[in-house]
Amino acid sequence: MEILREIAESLGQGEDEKVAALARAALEGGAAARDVLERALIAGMADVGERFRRHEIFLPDVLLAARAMNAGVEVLKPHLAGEGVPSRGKVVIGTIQGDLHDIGKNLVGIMLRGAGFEVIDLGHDVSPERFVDVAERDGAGVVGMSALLTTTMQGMAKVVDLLQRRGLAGKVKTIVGGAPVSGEFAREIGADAHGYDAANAVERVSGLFQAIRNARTS
Ligand code: B1M
Repeated sequence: MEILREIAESLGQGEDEKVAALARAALEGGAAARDVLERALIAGMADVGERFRRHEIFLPDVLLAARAMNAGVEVLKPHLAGEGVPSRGKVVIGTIQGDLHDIGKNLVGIMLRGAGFEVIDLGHDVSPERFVDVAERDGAGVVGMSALLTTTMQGMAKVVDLLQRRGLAGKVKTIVGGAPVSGEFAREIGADAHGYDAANAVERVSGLFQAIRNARTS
């Protein structure tokens, strides 16, 4: 679809108002919100990342692209998230300590809320203690961590360890995700699940709550 390509290009140029207007037009023209997200916004951002890696563009350009991405996501939000669904469980999410990338984590939050989960979003640069303190205080069943940097992803292991040391492992399950994070890494650090994108995160979180319910009834 031509308009999806146009959205991706406008995102690459950091044109936030144009991205929002085109996203609205795409929805009005019958495009599915999921397609606009994946084939226009996420595809556009992947291209930005590639050009940044090749030093064709610089950090301020990436920031503008991130702002344009957020403008597009705002338009899609009501179409991605359902309203008024009873809570299926409480999930604490955040981007790991030292890491400021929050676009993917925000998408995971939107999709989880849309699927009926109660989401406590701690934002970015979240310490292991804060993840665990809030999960314990608010009785969350799942802690979801996002990392975009190879230098910060090890922080996820600290959260898993801290849950164990506080005797919460098993009661509070963990899911990890973000571009450099793999299923293999999740297994290595003892996380309960890995989500490769926001929709997959919803499936995995549903599975984790099912496992908690099964453990209670057995
Ligand atoms: Co930065 N950055 N960045 N950046 N940035 C990357 C990650 C990088 C790969 C770019 C590159 O070099 N090609 C590179 C990391 C290299 C590495 O670690 N090996 C990089 C770098 C180096 C940096 C800085 C160090 C640059 C510098 O200062 N010199 C710096 C670090 C700052 C810090 O965090 N301390 C930095 C800064 C920034 C900005 C602030 C400018 C901006 C972030 C703005 C923001 O988030 N508010 C930014 C951006 C935008 C990017 C890229 C271009 C795009 C990231 C993004 O939003 N993708 C990125 C390149 C890339 O990834 N291609 C890059 C779109 C988003 C929807 O995808 O976050 O992967 P993603 O989320 C997906 C899945 O991963 C998954 O679902 C989402 C939806 O499908 N997912 C989960 C994510 N979290 C999940 C959690 C789950 C489950 C699934 O369960 C809980």
